[in-house]
Amino acid sequence: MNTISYLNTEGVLSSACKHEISPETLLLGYRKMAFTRHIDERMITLQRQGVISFAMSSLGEEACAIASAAALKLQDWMYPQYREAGIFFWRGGTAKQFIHQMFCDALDPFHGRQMPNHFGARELNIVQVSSPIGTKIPHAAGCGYAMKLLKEEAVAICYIGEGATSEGDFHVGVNFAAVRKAPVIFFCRNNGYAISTPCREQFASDGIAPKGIGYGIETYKVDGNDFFALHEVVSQARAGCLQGKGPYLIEAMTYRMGAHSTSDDPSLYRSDEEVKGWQVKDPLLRLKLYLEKQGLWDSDKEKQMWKEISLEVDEAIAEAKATPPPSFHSMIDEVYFAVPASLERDYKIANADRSKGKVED
Ligand SMILES: Cc1ncc(C[n+]2csc(CCOP(=O)(O)OP(=O)(O)O)c2C)c(N)n1
Ligand SMILES: [Mg+2]
Repeated sequence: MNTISYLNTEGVLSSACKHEISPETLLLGYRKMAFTRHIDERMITLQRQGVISFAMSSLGEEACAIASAAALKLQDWMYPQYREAGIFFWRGGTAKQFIHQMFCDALDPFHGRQMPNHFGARELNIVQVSSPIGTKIPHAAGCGYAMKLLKEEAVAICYIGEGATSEGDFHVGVNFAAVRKAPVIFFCRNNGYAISTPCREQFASDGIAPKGIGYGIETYKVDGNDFFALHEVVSQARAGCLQGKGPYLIEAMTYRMGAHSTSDDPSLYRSDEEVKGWQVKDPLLRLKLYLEKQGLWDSDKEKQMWKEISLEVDEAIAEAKATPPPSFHSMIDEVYFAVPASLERDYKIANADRSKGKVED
C-alpha cells in the first residue's frame, strides 16, 4: 500500500495535495507541537534530577497527535495510549494540569493513583491513559458503537502503537467495530519499536495496514511526520465514519526519536545512524519550513514562541514543586467505602504516626 505524503523535508507541499488547512490551524498546530516537545524535554530533565519518578516523550511523533486532533471535533471521544500528550494540549489542556499529573501531586486530577504521562480529561472527552497496552481498543470500539446507536454526530479515535496490534484486544476491538460498522478511527503510530522490540520481530505482515484490510475496513497508510497528510486522512476518516463507512484503520509511519521512557536506554538496541536518518524528517521542521515559505512565520516569531512556551512551563513547574503530595488518607478513603479489614491495622498505625507528626495528611 502506498504511503500518503505531501510535505517534503524542505517544507514544499506537493501539488497532489488538494486538502486545505487554514493558516490559523497550521500555526496553532506548529505551536502545540513545539509546546509538547518542550514539556517532554523538561519532564525528562526533572526525572533525571530525581524530582519526578518517570517520563515518556513523543519526540518526533508530535504531528500524529496534533494533526489528528486538529481534524476532529470536541464531541469526538479520544482514547490515547501515552505518547499523545499533544491531543491534550490541542484540546486546551494546560501546562499546569499536565504537569500536576506528571508530579502526581495533590492537584493531579487523579490524586497520584496513576503513573506520570497518564493524562485524561472528562471535560475534553479524553479518556484517561491506562498502562496495559491495547486495553482501550475494545473500549473505543464500544464507544463508537454507542455513538452510532445514540445517533450522535461523533466518532471515537483510538491511538495505539504498532506493538499494541499484537495484543488480543486489537483483534477483538477492530473486528467488533468492523462488523458493527462503528464510527471508530484506529490510529496506529508505527514508530518502529515496542520498547526494544523492532517491528521485524513484532509481526510478519508488511506493517499494520494489511491488518485493517484483513478485517474488511477502510485503511490508510500515511506519512506520520506530515501534518497535511495526517490532517487529510483523519478528516476523511471522520467524514466516512459519520456516513456509516466506518471503522477506519490509519497506519502512520513515524519514528520514536527518543527512548521508550526514562527507564530505557535505546543505544543498547539501535544505531545512531538509524536515528540520524529520521532527524531530517522531523515534523516540526517540515511544518516550520512550509510556514516560512508562505510568509506566515519567521525567526522573530520563532524566538518569541519558544520564550512564551518556556515561561508558561517554568511557571507550571514552580507551582507543581510547591504542591504537596496527595493526602495520605485519600489513598484509602477515596478508593474504599469503608476501610477494608486487610488495611485496618496499617491505617491505624499510620493514623497514630500522623498524630505524632510522623505522617503528613
Ligand atoms: C499488556 C501489556 N504488556 C506489556 C506492557 C509493557 N509495555 C509498555 S509500553 C510497551 C511497548 C508498546 O509499544 P507500542 O505499542 O509500539 O507503543 P510505543 O511505545 O512505541 O509508542 C510495552 C511492551 C504493558 N504496558 N502492557
Ligand atoms: Mg511502537
